[in-house]
Amino acid sequence: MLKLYEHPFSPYVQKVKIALYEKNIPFEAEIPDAFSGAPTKYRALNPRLEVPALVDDGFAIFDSTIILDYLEDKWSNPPMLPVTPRERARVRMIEDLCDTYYEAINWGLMEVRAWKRVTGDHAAAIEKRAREQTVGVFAWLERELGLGEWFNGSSFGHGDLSVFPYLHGSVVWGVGPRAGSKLASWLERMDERESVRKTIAATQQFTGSMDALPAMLESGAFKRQYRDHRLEWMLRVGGVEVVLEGLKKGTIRFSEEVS
Ligand SMILES: N[C@@H](CCC(=O)N[C@@H](CS)C(=O)NCC(=O)O)C(=O)O
Repeated sequence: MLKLYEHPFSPYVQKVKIALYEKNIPFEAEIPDAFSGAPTKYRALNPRLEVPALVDDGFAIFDSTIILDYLEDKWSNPPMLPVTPRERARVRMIEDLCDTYYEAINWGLMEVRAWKRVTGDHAAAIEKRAREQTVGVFAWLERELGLGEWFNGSSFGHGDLSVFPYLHGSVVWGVGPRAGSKLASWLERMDERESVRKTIAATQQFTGSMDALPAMLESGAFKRQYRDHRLEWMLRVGGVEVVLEGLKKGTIRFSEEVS
């Protein structure tokens, strides 16, 4: 059976889980010991020490986009990608923007609200920037959706499962789409899907544990990964001290050096 190394909160993991459920592919899930920056056997499966990683009969694959492609190649039914090259490229661009630019906004809100990297006026200023950026992403997404029902085109697919984790994240952080908007209606359609419901249900066991996160950071149980678009986001919104303090305290790691 396939094994998915995951964390239910990870939007990248959520993309993969939705695809697995939609394709009705059985899998086992495990949360790896990957997030403290300490030596771990997980490195052999994913040298980046990130989730998701998928193991199929001893073959380990990392990166949600590569995993989704693998699933599509091996289990082509039901198809998740549109048919024409142009539509496939359009959907992949949506995925890429969500995985990079949009992900960083929600990640940043979590750094402020849950991990409490900053408080008071500084936190409020950063949150304001995140809200403004989210409004911008919504405008872009609504243009992408156009008059259609699905980001993927005429039916649900890769485009939709690529947007959902992030839009759901915005709702969790209280910056969701305006009621009655095209995005809010799309979200309602997504919430009706069993694949989406199961994926979100798995997050519930962790939602009560948010208050404990700052202490876990101090204890060294977590070193949060500040890399590429996330690092840029923190610098862009005025959080350079967050990065410097995190480096000093050892509560931040960059992407892994590969050996
Ligand atoms: N490009 C990767 C990104 C995966 C990623 O960043 N995963 C996060 C969880 S959301 C992670 O495992 N980060 C490690 C950490 O925060 O320590 C993908 O698409 O799978």
